Amino acid sequence: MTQDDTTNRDTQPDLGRRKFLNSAALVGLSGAGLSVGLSACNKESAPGAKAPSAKGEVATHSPYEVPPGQLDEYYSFSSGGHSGDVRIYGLPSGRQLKSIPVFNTDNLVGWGITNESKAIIGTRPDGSLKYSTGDTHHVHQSYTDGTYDGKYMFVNDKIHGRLARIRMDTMECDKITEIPNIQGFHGTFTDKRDPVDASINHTTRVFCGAEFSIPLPNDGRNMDDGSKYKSLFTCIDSNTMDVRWQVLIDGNCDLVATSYDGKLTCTNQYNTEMGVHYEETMSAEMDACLFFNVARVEEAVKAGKFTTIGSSKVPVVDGTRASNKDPKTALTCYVPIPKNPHGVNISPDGKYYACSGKLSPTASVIEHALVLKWFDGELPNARDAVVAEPEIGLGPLHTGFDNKGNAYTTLFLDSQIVKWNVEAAIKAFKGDKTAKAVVDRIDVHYQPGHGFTSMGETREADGRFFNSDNKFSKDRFLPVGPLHCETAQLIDISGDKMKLVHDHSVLSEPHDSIIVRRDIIKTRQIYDMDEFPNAVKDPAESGVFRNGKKVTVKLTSQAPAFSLREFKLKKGDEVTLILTNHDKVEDLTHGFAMPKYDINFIVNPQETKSVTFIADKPGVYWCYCTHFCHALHLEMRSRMIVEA
Ligand code: K7E
Ligand code: CUA
Ligand code: CA
Repeated sequence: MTQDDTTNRDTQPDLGRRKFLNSAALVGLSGAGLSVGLSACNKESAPGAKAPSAKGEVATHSPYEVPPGQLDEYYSFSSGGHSGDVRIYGLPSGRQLKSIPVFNTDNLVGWGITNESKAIIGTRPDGSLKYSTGDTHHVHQSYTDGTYDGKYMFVNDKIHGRLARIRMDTMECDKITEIPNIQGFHGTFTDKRDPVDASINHTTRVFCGAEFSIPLPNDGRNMDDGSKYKSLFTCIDSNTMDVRWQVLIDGNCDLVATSYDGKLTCTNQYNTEMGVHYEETMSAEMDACLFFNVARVEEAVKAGKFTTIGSSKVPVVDGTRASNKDPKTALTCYVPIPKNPHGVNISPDGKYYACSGKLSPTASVIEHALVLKWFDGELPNARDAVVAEPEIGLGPLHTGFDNKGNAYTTLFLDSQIVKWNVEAAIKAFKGDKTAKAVVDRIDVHYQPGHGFTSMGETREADGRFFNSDNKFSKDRFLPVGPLHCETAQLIDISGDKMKLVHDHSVLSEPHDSIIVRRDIIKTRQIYDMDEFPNAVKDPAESGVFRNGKKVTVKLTSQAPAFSLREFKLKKGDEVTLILTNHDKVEDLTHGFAMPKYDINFIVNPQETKSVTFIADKPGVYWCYCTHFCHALHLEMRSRMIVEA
């Protein structure tokens, strides 16, 4: 397909239409294999498609479809970008199941409105939210034995430098930690085991990379002195969510990966130049992937070899190049790689890290064992830990892995996914002319950011699906105005050739996701009333309880009524309203909306929530159930009377 193709929306378009793509991006490495994978897919009729039943009740469907009444095989947990939330999809269907509010405020559940959620997000002295915005990029779950254990999920906030934890049993955020002395908290990853204690084979740490360097401390001094700008790499305790330590580094952090043996964590660096201005960050041909020796960092902290910055009490150890020249004692190892790299991912066998070149058309493969050898003083040159650097295409960003030694990298500029074989790339790097790293290519629509494989960031990578989250959808969906949705494209990677299965729309603006087998996730369908210290356990406890101007309203819900038909307040009262849902039936959620008081939240079965407000407007306010619960849902109301 060419630039001047005139296909329009009224005629049957080529499923692989690329007329919006800048043809310049297609020149170069991508030519040969450009359309092979996709045309193979388009022309194939769906294998195993069923004919409609005699009564015509069941439509024809492809083997990838999830028929009515059937469940998806995988969960996909996806960051929502500057929406500040985390989304849950089912795969292979692409059905969106839920948005988990995290750093955003959310009217549906009352996140950022209820007292309980505000306490998690963090408040100012006046009780208002400290931050109401966030930018989530990377979601990763807790591990046991190198695979997901279904306990927790962690997600970053790039805007304000916070890490949030989500409980997987309720799929709700339960803790948020603000990291001191950083900006642009971008990459994050959970550790997979302890570097020293072999009995700890599960996640206890979360690592966090700071992308933007700032003057340390950032207190208004040294703002024009680039040499005072630094980044920190941070470790957070996954249980307490306290910040354990930070490492002062040269250059910046971008994405983060962790080893399967727990010994190393690393971050790719695109600004080793330490440029404060845009152009400076692209001036060097080589940047780095920076490795941290976790055990040594923690020994240094224990030995008191740290400083603190500003008012923060967090121990900061020195990981700069100048202080880490002797590999045998070094906390950090800077492995040079080209150029403004983006993304670092470890292979499921734990042997290799793949860093995408971004401004270089290459992926750099770094061998885990060789980095350990450098730390032992047995590899003189850190660059020698690079065992392959195949040319894979233009604008490589992120890599997923299958279970057969293949890597799948998103090519932002080429709008392709390239499949390449790691061992073949290593052979070619050693000079074997017969070894071909690139195995296959497939077009995606358009400009992919992250791509990720089913269970691909665990030892249980299964090589079934790759999902490409594309940054531009352009003509792929019905037009909905200037703000487009994004395209997620599911690709079958089980065979030699990648096959495009389908597009599904995703609301702006996802970055990274993980695809998790459904048997790993065990959710609760109702809460336990005893978990809420303020629960109104008996409807008979309902009422208005006054202590001067401070008033507590206790209320219960049970379909289709609230326990109080009305409640009376006085103008100026400081009111805390507590609502406990007594329904025990799965899926029986009630809502509570309070007109003109800007209050709206839900209570799930057996859950308690509370809100605090000043009753400053006299009059009658019909508080009503917002969440459809019963044939008498519309009648489910309580009259709030505020006396003048
Ligand atoms: Cu490439 Cu923030 Cu993971 Cu976006 S980052 S794509
Ligand atoms: Cu209760 Cu609707
Ligand atoms: Ca650079």
